[in-house]
Amino acid sequence: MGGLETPDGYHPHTSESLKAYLAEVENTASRLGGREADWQVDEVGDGNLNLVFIVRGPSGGVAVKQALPYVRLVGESWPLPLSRAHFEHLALTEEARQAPGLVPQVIHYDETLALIVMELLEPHIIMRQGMIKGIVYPGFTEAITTFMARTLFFTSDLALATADKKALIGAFADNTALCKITEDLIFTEPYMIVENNRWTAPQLDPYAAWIREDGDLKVAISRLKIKFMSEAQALIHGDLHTGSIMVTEDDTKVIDPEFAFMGPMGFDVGAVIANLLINYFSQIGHEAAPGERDAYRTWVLETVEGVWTGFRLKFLALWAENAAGDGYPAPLFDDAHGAIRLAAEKEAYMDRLFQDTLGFAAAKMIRRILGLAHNIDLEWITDETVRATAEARTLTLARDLMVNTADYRSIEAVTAAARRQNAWVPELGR
Ligand code: SR1
Ligand code: MG
Repeated sequence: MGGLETPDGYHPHTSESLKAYLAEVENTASRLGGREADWQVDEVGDGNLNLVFIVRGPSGGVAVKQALPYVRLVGESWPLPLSRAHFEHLALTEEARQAPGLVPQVIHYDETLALIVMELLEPHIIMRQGMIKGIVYPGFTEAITTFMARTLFFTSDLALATADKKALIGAFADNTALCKITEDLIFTEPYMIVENNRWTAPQLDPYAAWIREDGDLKVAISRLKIKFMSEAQALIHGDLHTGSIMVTEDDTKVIDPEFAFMGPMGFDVGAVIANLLINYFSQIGHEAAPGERDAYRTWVLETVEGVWTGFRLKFLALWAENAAGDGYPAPLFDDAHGAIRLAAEKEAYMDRLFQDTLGFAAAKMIRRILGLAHNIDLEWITDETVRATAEARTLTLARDLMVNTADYRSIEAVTAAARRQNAWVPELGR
């Protein structure tokens, strides 16, 4: 593989070589049924990093994800360690323990090939693609809030003894290359001139310059970056956008946790909210006539509200029942006013988490418009004026959310601001 580091025995699979490999993997071959010659393999990876194969046999199917030693989106000039498959496998295992039924089942893992065989999620589709079509997912809020509340709470100091928490920090500490992608692509590059960046030009040129020249914003994003790098609060998924979620109307599965590490909880909750808001603003580019998607817009904003409200309630409920961790030692709260002090502190804890969530959400909205990796919600809008209008609205809300975070005292304040922003007609560059 040229100058790229790979262990002996590693090679990227093709559809043909994968068939021969899977024929030797007992629990996979039996799930597919029939013989190798009966299997259909398609490489369907459309993400930024990896190979993804769908394999179907007479009795069933599997999904196979294999890491490449470089960033697929860019090519071999950007090497990336295969160890991300190890961290993804570790995270999937931990998430399955904490949030059963909400992640795909792992059938087989091969460390040398950096390859994971998983259950085939059918008839699920990537949530982002469904949202672009205007499909409502009635079970989504319930599932994603359970996923986040349980994975974040049970891997935090609120639930774990400090030795166990530090063991988790150790287990994920080497996922540095993936963290560095986030540190660069989300927290640094959109705020400066770098080759990686791109945006809808010339329409968004004045907005890109405005973001680069905003001193308050650069302080705010730097604070968020420090938080991301140094606050090992809980095991976070690390890339929880709507492309990492597969859905049907009544089932939700969270996939792709290769960016997982012990980081700030608000990064995951913010990712979900950011991607819902991006989709909300993008609807102007997907409706057949003005206003056609208004009911959908309403559902998206209700979902934004439900995600925060549901997450908060579930997290607090877990805290009430499972406060087995070394944080907030019980003896410090067992005097006359201890229960009242602790209840007030729990509210304050959730308020801080809400502020983190909004800051990270804003960072994720900005990166998808000015940085390297964009979202198809916006990218698939072919009319550049319409796309730039949606993008300018998203950027303007994100800028305010990040700099004036404390002004947003509730999630309803955020959705109200989104509604106002969506009615604004931005002046575009020419
Ligand atoms: C070079 S990787 C770009 C992005 O793809 C992943 O989905 C992450 O969001 C990452 O930032
Ligand atoms: Mg991914």
